[in-house]
Amino acid sequence: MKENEKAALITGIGGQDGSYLTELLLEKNYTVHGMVRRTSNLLRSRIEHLRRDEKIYGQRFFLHYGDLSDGTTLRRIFRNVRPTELYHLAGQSHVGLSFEIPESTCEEAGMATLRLLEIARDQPAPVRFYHASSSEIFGNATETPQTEKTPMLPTSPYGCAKAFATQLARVYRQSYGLFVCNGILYNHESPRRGENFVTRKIARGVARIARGLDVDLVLGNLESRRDWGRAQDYVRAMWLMLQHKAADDYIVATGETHSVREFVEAAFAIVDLPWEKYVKRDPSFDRPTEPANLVGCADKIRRVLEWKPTGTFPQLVREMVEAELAAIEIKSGQ
Ligand code: G4F
Repeated sequence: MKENEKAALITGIGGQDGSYLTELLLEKNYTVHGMVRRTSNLLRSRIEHLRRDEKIYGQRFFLHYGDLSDGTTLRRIFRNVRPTELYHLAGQSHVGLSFEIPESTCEEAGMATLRLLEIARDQPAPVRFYHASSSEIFGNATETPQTEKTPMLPTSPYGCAKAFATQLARVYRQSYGLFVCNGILYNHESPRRGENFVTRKIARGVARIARGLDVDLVLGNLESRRDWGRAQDYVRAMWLMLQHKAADDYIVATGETHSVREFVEAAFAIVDLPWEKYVKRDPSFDRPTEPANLVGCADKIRRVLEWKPTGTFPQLVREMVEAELAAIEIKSGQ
């Protein structure tokens, strides 16, 4: 198949990963279809620049109303779009929140994936299916770093739902020969990260304090450690998985961990302010349980797909803080 005949369908297109993936696929000459939920606010900030581009929107980029719980509409979208590649990224993805809304989290992260696997299985022409799995499936991991073979031991409702969906994807691959890949992604960040995830919350808070718009930054557990990479690199990994001759599962990670405290220190250093003066601790942001030691071994994807992460931890922190400072400047100039 020629590259320009490729049609991708993306669930969760309005999120951080969906927006970077859309840009990547458009660059590669795909036709990109995104599924969006109906909301009262028509503005979808991360993809608005593409929606306003008349050369792209309605030509090679389309949005369709749909909902992960609505199987009839999902099937109709498939029939109209006839995707050659499906990137399933949608669903409630905040781990802390999954303790408060476990049923809807499991419905979206678990059952909806099963629904899509069933639809993909029924398609007349083969569809390559990317499932956004997560390091949260490992939870209290039995080994460090984790590999594709590490047993799943999730510690949150979100992790349980992702473990269910990850294993189902494997079952559909083995049982029906479906081309489905689990991307087991560790935390990946960017200026487009949602504001309630810790890196964006810190970057935004630091910029607002530096410009006199806030007086403090209230956080949960500063000692938590994560393997943080760049979202732009991680969407490239998703695409690479679906271009390979065989479907498989891959860990996508940097192999390096840092604490929330280290992120805070690096972010405040950029604006030359003492973090201890501004950071307040609020245990209400703590989770009932935290994964033990999540750090990924990405040897397999490095070897098989020749993927590697770019940039360093300090560069990531700087990119995020500078983006927030620039956003404040643009707003104040309006
Ligand atoms: O930024 P976080 O909310 O990300 P978390 O829980 O690691 O999950 C993210 O990465 C997973 C792996 O890729 C994804 F599966 C998942 O969908 C999501 O994208 O929290 C990171 C750490 C946690 O240990 C949390 O307890 O930061 C700690 N933290 C400390 N203070 C905070 C805060 N987290 C948030 N969200 N807000 C705080 O104020």
